[in-house]
Formats: sequence, C-alpha cells, structure tokens
Amino acid sequence: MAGRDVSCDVIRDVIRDVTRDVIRDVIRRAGCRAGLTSVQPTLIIDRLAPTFHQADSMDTLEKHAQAPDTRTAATRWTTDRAAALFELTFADLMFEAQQVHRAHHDANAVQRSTLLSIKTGGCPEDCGYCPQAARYHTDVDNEPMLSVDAVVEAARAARANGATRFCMGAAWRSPKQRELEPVLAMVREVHALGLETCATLGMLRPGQAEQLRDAGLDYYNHNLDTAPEFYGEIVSTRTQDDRLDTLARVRAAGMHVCCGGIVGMGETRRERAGLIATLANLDPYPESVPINHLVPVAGTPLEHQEALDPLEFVRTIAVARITMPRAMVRLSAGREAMSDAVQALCFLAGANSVFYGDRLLTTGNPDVERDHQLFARLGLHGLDPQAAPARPAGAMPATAAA
Ligand code: SAM
Ligand code: DTB
Ligand code: SF4
Repeated sequence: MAGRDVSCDVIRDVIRDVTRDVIRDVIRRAGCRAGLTSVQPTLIIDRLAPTFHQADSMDTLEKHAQAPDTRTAATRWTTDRAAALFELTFADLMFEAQQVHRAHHDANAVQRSTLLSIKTGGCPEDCGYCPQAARYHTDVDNEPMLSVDAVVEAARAARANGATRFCMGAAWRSPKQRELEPVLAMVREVHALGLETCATLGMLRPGQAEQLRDAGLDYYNHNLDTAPEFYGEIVSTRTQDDRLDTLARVRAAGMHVCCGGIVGMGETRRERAGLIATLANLDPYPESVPINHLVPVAGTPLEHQEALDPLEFVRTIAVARITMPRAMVRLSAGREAMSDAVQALCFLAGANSVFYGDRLLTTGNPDVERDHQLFARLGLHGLDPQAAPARPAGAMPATAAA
C-alpha cells in the first residue's frame, strides 16, 4: 500500500489472528497427545488454562482458546503437579518441554549474561553452598568493592564478547545505604553502554529497589534456592520468607525478577518439584529463572555432596520450562563440569540462556571459546536484548491468551 501506513488496529488484528492459529495448533497437538497416552490430557489441559479443567471435548477447548484473556488468577502449580511432570518418561517430558518452548521462544536462540563479582567474600550468612560465607574456610579471599571504572571495563569486555546482559554480584546479606551508592553509579554506567543490567546484592530494604530502578537496573536476581521444606537444611541465617519480601519489593518497584535455585544439594526429587512449583506460583512468575547445579566448593558444608544424575538436571530444566513458559530459563552454575551433550539436552529441554564468560562469581565457567564452539555445533545464535520476552502478565501460560 504505497504511501499509506499500516494502522495499529490492523497490526493488532493480525497479531490476534496469528495468536489464535498458534493456540488452535497447540490444542490440536494436545488433543492428539491425549489420544496417544493415558497420562497426559489433564497435564496438557491444565497447562493451557485453569478454565479447561472441566473441558471434555475439543470444541469446548477451542471455544475457550478464543475467549478473551482471562489471566486474572495465577495458575497454581502444586508440588504434586510438578512432581508428575518429573515422573514422565524422559522422551515424553522432553516432548512436552519442546512444545512449550517452541510455542513461546526461538528454539535456536540463547541469551548470554556475564557475571562479575563486585564485592567478594566475607559474607555473614551461612548458606551451605556458598564459598563466600565468612564462616567457611574456602580459598576465596575477601576483597573490597571494585571501582566503578573496573566494573565498566569488565562490562565493555563482556559486550565485546557478545553478552547482552551484565550481572553484578555482591557477597552481602543486605546492602547498607553507603554500600549501595557506588552500585548505583555502576548500574548507571553499565546501562549507558547499552547492556541490560542485573544485580544480586542480597536482601533489599524499603526504598532500595526504587533507587536501583531509577539508576537503570533492569533485573534483580534473588534466588529461592530450594524447596521451602528443605531451605532450613541449607541456610539458617534467614528464611525463605525474607527472600520473598525482597522479591515483592523488586516487583513493586517495577523491575524484572530473576529468581531460581540450585539443584544437587541433596534434596529429593519431590523437593526439586517443590522449588519449581514455588517459582511458577510467584505471580507473575519470574522473567528469568536461573537453574544452578551445585558447584561443590572445598570448605563449604556441601563440598562432598554427590553430583546429581545429569538427566535429573535436564528434567529440572524441562519442568521449569513447562511451568514457566515465557520465562528465560538459564542454564547457570555447574556448566563447567557438564559435558557438551548434557548441555545440548538442557537446551532441548528449554534452557535458552546461559552465564557467559570464564568466571561465575568465584568459580569457573566454560571459557568463551568453548561456548562459541558449542553454540556453533548446535546452531544456536545469540539473542538481542530487544528480543527478550515481555514480562509475564501472570503465572498463566501465554497459550491461553487469545
Ligand atoms: N548474596 C546475594 C544473595 O545471596 O542473594 C547475592 C550473591 S549469591 C552468591 C547468588 C546466588 O549464587 C545464590 O543465591 C545461589 O543460588 C548461587 N550460588 C552460590 N554459591 C553457589 C554454588 N556453590 N553452586 C551453585 N550456585 C551457587
Ligand atoms: C545465579 O542464580 N547464579 C549465579 C548468579 N545467579 C548470581 C551465581 C552462581 C555462583 C556460583 C558460585 C560462585 O561462582 O561463587
Ligand atoms: Fe552470602 Fe549470598 Fe553467599 Fe549466602 S549466597 S553466603 S548471602 S554471598
């Protein structure tokens, strides 16, 4: 249409039509699947929308799919439902995860975040996994906070290597105001480089989230780490409710939430399901979900913890993908010890983000060259910051939104 603009209304109508077609296709596939196995239908239907619970025909399902967006209440992911996903055969679980993944993301894209420890060691907390807790005798030395210039230099290098997000971590229980000031300057400068910004500084006091937001912070990382019932076995100096308070402050300030956990700390499969269900029930669920495999560090209480079966780690990624369809699921700590084949399975299971760069905070990560080779072998390409998914409007899978 030479000389005329396409109106927003037309674009919106086209988006609505395309979305409806995608939903129909998903439902058709779900229906086929329901006919093929005896266990899947409720899981698939539950995932599409809570209103589908009573649906008994494909017609009813299609009618619901065309209904207006009903995302008012969060879809509840009970531990039982998440545990049922873990119990699927590996092939069935991967198939489910792939379908959800492809309905919401480019399956060949991987988002890359680079981490930097801006204040290392000497933390007063007792997290049993952490080499930075002052009370454990690890090889980590306490270091003063990095200068703003040093942080900006590291951020420039990360950008040059292809990272799109830069995450600054500090070994604090909770930052004091005088400690936060230089972090605000770091955030401002990293933001000015055109990178997405993320920080993980411990628990935030009232008003601190707003200051970080105003400085240009896009994401705040604060993990739930493990299932509520296992949390006390791992950390005694704070409760998981304290973590939830900080997450609520981050949300209220309007920042994106990055929140996940660690697996392989001796928890049961049911507790892994409990962690994922708790994350998925946050309303809305986090935009970014780091799934860490414990890095057992000498001197920490978990140094001799036996490694988890790698396929169980892959399953955890798949369950996170299915229960939090629009989130970026990050294959996080533990990659250095993982074979390329296991990492490839994680991407197939729905991981679409990694920590990128040869260090995490104090431990190692695959070097950039190894990652380049892996991504090339898998045909994965980097994801632009602009291509990251929109904030989830609720814990409801996007497939239900017509
Ligand atoms: N002090 C802040 C806090 O605890 O939120 C920020 C830094 S803390 C190191 C960030 C996260 O790193 C933890 O929540 C945990 O999930 C992860 N982490 C720490 N040590 C780890 C380890 N040995 N293996 C895997 N993940 C670890
Ligand atoms: C997250 O979930 N994992 C990252 C990041 N958020 C801050 C940290 C992993 C730390 C692994 C241990 C270390 O390097 O000290
Ligand atoms: Fe401190 Fe965070 Fe490590 Fe816990 S995980 S000891 S709060 S740095």
